[in-house]
Amino acid sequence: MNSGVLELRNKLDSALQQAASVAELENLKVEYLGKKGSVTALLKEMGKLSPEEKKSFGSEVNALKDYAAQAIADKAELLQKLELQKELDAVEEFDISMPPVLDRGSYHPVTLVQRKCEEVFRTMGFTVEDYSEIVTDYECFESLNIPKFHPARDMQDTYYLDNGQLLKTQTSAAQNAIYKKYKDALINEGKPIKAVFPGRCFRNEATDACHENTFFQMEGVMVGKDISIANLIYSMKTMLSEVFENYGLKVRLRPGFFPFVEPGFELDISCQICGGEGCPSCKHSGWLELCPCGMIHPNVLREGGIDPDVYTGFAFGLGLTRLAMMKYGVKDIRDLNSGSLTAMSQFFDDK
Ligand code: FA5
Repeated sequence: MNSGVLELRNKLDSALQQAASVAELENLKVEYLGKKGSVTALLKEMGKLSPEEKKSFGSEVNALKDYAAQAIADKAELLQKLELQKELDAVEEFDISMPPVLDRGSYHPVTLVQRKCEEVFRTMGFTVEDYSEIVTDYECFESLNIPKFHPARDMQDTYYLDNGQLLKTQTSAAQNAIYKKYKDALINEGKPIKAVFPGRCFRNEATDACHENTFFQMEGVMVGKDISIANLIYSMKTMLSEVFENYGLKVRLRPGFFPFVEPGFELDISCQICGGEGCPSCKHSGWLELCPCGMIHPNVLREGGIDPDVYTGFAFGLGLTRLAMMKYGVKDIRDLNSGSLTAMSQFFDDK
């Protein structure tokens, strides 16, 4: 055998013996068989040899090439087996007689509260409507008496799509469509409009213990002849008492401004986390702003095809996520969107 071929083969054998990982073998492959590798370099010696020597040298180099490829592959297989065995040895022994641990899930607290509210409103004759999360500027603002450049828009910055649509900031965005859907039955058959529409809302704002950029609301409207603030207060009190199973629950109404209601109110409930003493969840006021509401503005009814001189109505926008916080004692609203099983597992049915 040519001395150069023999020397390279011996060098490869000892390198293979020392190689301890698949990664090292990859390097060896490049070092010996790569385009600039040692075996390829040997071929450059050919020019110095006689025609007879060239023939035997060429076949010896080819044989070395095959040998190197096979030897590297064999060693790689061996190392892979050893690495797998090492991993298996590290796995703790598995006891098949152990009872299974079944991690059962549950509905999210917001879903539970939403379903409870839907159930209560259904018993009061309301229909439950679904509405999209992506809406137009008209649906979210203009149809609600909030023209372009109205300062009320500043409080509800949101995420805009390239096509001009936006992620809805409030479930009120469905009001106009609901009025148009049911106005004929109201006008022709005298059927009052009674609907709730829960949905996810989005606002481009900083988060804290009681604000998220993604949260749930439930809108409700009732429109008919002689609908008054008394109907509004009765509906809200009935719903909240049922949700909290607390018929002595304290609520308060404060004047509130929303361009789509007149008069408008803020309905607060006493903080169910601190019992009204004051805590971070209620910004130390003892009250949590839960449900703005009011009598639907004539412009909004008119835009929905309903004559405000004949019909009146109330609307409310319940903060469902905040309601879930109150009901389940969640101190930080961000836990509800965290996807953390540790935070949420306390609400699982079997806990
Ligand atoms: C509105 O969104 C009005 N559309 C409500 C309304 C409907 C008024 C019909 C009158 C008639 P507001 O921005 O205050 O109003 O939000 C309503 C409720 O949603 C709040 O009381 C609060 O409970 C909840 N909410 C608002 N912003 C957030 C937020 N960033 N994170 C969590 N909950 C929020």
